[in-house]
Amino acid sequence: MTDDNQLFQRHPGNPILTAAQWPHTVNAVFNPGAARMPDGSTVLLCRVEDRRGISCLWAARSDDGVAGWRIDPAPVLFPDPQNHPEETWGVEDPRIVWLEELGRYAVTYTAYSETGPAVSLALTADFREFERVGVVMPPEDKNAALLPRRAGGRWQMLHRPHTGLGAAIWISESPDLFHWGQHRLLLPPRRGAWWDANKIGLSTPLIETDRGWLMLYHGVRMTAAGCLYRVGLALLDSADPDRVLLRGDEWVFGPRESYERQGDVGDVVFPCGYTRGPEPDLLRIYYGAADTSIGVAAARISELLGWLESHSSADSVPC
Ligand code: BMA
Repeated sequence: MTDDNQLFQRHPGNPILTAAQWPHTVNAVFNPGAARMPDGSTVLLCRVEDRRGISCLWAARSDDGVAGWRIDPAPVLFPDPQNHPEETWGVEDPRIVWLEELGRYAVTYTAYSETGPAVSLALTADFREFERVGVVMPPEDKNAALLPRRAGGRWQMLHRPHTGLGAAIWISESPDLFHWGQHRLLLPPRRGAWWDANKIGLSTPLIETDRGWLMLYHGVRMTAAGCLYRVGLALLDSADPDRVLLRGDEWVFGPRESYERQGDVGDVVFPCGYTRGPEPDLLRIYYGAADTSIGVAAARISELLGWLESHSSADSVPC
């Protein structure tokens, strides 16, 4: 089924992963990071919340990225409060980026500490063994993803600190992945009645296109009935990603199906991962549905860019 604007097509088999498929009793399976492996298979690093309320990251692997999921027998990244007290209340919402220079994937995730959510980084080649780098952005911060290569000798990371503006997307730089600085505001939330007023955050890692970096971000509309989590688009300059070229006026993907509207937290679609291919124009986003299960939806990158050109107003670009 397609959304009204026809940009994203949900897979008819949605939700593709639910808690009922897990080898242990768990409460919910949602907000997965995604990677396409060299053999063409897809790995989802799923956030799995147990019945205490604590989340870990658990790998599910599939040849076609849609069905036939092989779920690992145990989590691959679980809270380690002895060595990492910042993970006392769980690890959540991973974003995955392949770093060619290191020959490993960077996994940025929320470390839920007693002082609030922080951004942590771990490196892996196979989603079985992980090297924890540790906290790279202190609380309160989340929704982070690296860019896949250095620019001007520095790594760049988008993330979402909570500031006086509400929750806004920032960009920061590092010479070594450990030390981060040069923090700049990239995209603020809108105000008032907008679908993305007060609280936004990066959804999936940035998507490289010939027109610039395509950004999917979530916007949260606070209503009397609760929060509505929807997804919108922006385009960043390819050489200088702190320049916002376009920002879509309307959301492009929002909760519509029953599995997105009802669950532990209803009216939430929350993509954390994408894969591309086999044609380079074909995008698949993997998203948490109502903080309960996992769905997949497909879009054409060229159509997303075309939509953005015609649905962006100059005054919605902050700088
Ligand atoms: C956000 C994050 C997500 C969650 C969403 C909806 O703030 O915590 O993990 O899916 O809220 O509850």
